[in-house]
Amino acid sequence: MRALITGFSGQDGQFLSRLLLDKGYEVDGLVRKTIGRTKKTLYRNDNEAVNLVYGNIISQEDMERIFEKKYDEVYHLASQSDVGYSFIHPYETYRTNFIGTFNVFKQAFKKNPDVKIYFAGTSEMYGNPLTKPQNEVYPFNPVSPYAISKLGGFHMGKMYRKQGYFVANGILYNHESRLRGKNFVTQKIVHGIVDYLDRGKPFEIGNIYAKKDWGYAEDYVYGMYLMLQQDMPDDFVLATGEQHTVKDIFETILKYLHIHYEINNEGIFNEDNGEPIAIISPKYFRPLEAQNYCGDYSKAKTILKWKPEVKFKELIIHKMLLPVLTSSNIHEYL
Ligand code: G4F
Repeated sequence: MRALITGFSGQDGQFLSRLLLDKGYEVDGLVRKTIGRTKKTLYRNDNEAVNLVYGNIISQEDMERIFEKKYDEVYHLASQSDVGYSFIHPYETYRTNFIGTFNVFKQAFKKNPDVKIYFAGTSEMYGNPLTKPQNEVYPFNPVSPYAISKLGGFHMGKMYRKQGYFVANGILYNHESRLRGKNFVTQKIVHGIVDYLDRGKPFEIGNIYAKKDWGYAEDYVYGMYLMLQQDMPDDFVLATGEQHTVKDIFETILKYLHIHYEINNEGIFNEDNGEPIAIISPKYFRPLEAQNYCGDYSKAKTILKWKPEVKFKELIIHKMLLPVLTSSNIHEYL
């Protein structure tokens, strides 16, 4: 089997490439020429078996060239995935996430009408759901350029599906790991607290009351793979079914490290010495906040036999904090 992963250098691309290589796939990883991060991945040995192909999904010419090769499966993960950034750069977000997705679908199906494509949809498409949990038929009501661009790609996938092509749409809730970019809140808090312990320097944070459903990225890429092993394409929610706030991330880490803390409207403080650990700053608030996420993954459980293996505390402590702590000099708290 031959697969292409667009967005190979991101967290999901890294985990997915390892999974596919383990399963004996020939894997091509699409990267933009400008990205240098690939060399620094944790799975360097595995990645050496991935064939890097260079191109940008916003270029029709690049996509025509990439899809001269025939793929059995395409995992379309490439996107401008930072929700906050999408408010500042909406045009770039729409172009990458909508036009880029169109270029991928068009050229992939032109070369091989039987190719199976995974499209990375997101819980952000729900906007601010009033009730929980949300499933595949819950109404979409996006509130950011990112979510609007993703909902466009999601419906484009459904349109191709109605014409007989195979597009599986994932509706993935937040999924994290030590490979997550530090612009996302879980990694920001993990690294921010470790830096605070190291150098006593506080960091800035936004809305600590935002509620999301956080799972482990490696579990979720397995769900993507399962979606493409089905005979018929469909939409699937991947989530944990648990809801936690950003504040819960702080509390989970600080309790684990036995640091006494106080949280108020100004920030998170070390109770023993009064020092700020993190300061709440309007800079990190979004013009519109999408929250109250909690996914119902029962369809994936029934049809794909998928379930999240890693829950919130294990994710934050074992999959994210400990790998950073053990590679830093701070051992006294463990
Ligand atoms: O970590 P985040 O930036 O992730 P967000 O916006 O939920 O989006 C991620 O998950 C989505 C669902 O899978 C993906 F579609 C998307 O591509 C991306 O992977 O923010 C999480 C929450 C937000 O409510 C945000 O307002 O944390 C809140 N937050 C509070 N302070 C912060 C901060 N987020 C960031 N990035 N930085 C802060 O200082």
